[in-house]
Amino acid sequence: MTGDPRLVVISNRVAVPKARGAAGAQGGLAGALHAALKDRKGLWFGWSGEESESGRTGHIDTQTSDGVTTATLDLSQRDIDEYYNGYANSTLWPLFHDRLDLAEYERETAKGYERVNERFAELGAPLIDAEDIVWVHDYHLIPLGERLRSRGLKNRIGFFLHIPWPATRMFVSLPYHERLVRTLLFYDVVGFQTQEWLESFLHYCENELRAEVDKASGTVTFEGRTTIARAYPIGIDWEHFSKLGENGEARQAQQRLISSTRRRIAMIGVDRLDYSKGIPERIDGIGRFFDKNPESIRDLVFIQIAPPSREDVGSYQEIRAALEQKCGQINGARSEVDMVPIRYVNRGYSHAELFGFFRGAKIGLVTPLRDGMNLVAKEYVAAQDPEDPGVLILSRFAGAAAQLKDAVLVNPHSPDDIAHAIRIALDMPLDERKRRYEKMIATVRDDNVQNWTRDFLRDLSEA
Ligand code: ADQ
Repeated sequence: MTGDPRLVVISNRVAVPKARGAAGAQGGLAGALHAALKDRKGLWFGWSGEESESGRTGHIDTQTSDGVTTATLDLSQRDIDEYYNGYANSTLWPLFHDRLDLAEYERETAKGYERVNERFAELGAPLIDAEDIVWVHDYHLIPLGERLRSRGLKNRIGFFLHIPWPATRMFVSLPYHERLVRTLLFYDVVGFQTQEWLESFLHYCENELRAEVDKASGTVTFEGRTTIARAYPIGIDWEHFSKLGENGEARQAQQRLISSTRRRIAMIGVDRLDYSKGIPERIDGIGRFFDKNPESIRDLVFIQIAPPSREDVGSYQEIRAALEQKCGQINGARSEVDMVPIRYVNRGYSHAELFGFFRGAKIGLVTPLRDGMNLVAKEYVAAQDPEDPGVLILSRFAGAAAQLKDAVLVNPHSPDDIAHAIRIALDMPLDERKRRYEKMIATVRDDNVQNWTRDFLRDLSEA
């Protein structure tokens, strides 16, 4: 990649190699971006995840490791409350995941969001050289491109949205929605996970903003500026992930899972503990399966791995409590002294261990109510044994469903549908499992994170 301009990535959180605090669940973004930055000797700028007043005085921590320089600022408690827990995670996240019932519209948090975006621009702009290309990530930083431009930056600046873009009729419930979208049109390229989210965005631009939308070329022209808007489905780091099978830690994890479940068939779910992931609805589906198939109770075990996230946001405390209650109910009603149908684990694991668990589980349940893409679905497929692959049960409302059409697709709101899908998966003959696996693995391998980065940065360079 020598000769390419330096890449500057800006995202809410930065995965700092030697973080001061214990790292929580980092989500799909971290691994994806590290791969992109590694071979461009890039710079990654964002929040350290720490709370202090030092960011207000302009202090930035930098370190270089593995060819990647990270530059991080701390946020004050007020910034964290208003920008991160507030506007980003209590307004935009629920709204963009179709949860109007959970979306809070508060003037103060909206102001905090703008203030922190302005701080990112103020501290980020001096780190950016004239030749750099700049890639901003996700809903926390939508206005950042416009803020950087107002400081005179002429660089190519792109933006990728990792979560869905809601339908116009939902989006307009956001106060000042037009202001937010106008800031997006200061980027040269705006990327979405799927064609569906892209179309929702274009619909808004055309019908609410009255911008000129050219669907054929994927451009939006507004007030003299043209922005490329396209879908770039994110993938996993295939090179790295597919090799984990040779790793001792992965083998050990697989062995641990198999020996602890004895002859029972393991089903697995792995998600950040988030209401968008449909975990209580999944447990309802499993409960329904046991209601309909009481004879199967000794043959199956469901393992749900869900490390807590965003614990300071009320709706996340509620989902955690609801889930604990549901698992407790089913286990209380259906356990025997020597057998528990649901194992619910509140912690994170390494990718190698997850690989081993995925490989040991004959059914992967990925049933979000809404999800930009969902990398767990792709990781589950990538971890399967080609000679005896497991079955992926996937929500039709995950972005990944547009690509993994050979999964068993379900409506995650329907316990009957989930129960039926489990039946199909259990009964599926080996040749059909292999046929579906081969189609899905080709997509997971080819639409990997390296190609995602390449496609986005190619469009950004040519913009
Ligand atoms: P997330 O909502 O975090 O990401 P996802 O795409 O599934 O969702 O990525 C989660 C990542 O975290 C996966 O790599 C997974 O292995 C890891 N993870 C989950 N649970 C874990 C656990 N218990 N221990 C360790 N690791 C765990 C957001 C969007 C998605 C989009 C991604 C990337 O919400 O729709 O796919 O960004 O763009």
